[in-house]
Amino acid sequence: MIVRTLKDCENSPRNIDGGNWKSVRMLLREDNMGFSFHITTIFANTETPIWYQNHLESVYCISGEGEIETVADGKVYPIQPGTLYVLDKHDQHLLRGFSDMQMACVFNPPLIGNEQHNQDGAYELSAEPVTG
Ligand code: 9YT
Repeated sequence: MIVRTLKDCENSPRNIDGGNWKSVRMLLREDNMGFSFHITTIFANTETPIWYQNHLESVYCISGEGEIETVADGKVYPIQPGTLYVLDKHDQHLLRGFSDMQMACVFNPPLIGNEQHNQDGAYELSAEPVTG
């Protein structure tokens, strides 16, 4: 059994600074669950282009307000506490935070540890593992 706290993970290499966001990756590939689980904060007044070509992601909004726009069709979906969005088609999107948004994120395949968005807004499959 694995038990961790957000606070413990924040004070470890699992705490990643992404510029427009920070992410505490509480479960990683090395934990052998088949997915990774992150508590991500999207910062207020930011727009982040994202296109996870190598991963599927589900994102649940715990707090804050924002919106997501799918690039293919220009549709805009509001995000508020209780909203779940699921990138089941590797959807290219723009993520906007109107206030700081705390999000619970699940990735399949699991992230390894220190991934940062590349210029397409994707994560490569060749990141370096982190421990702790
Ligand atoms: C919602 C989203 O994908 N934000 C970017 C960071 C990502 N959740 C991560 O790396 O944890």
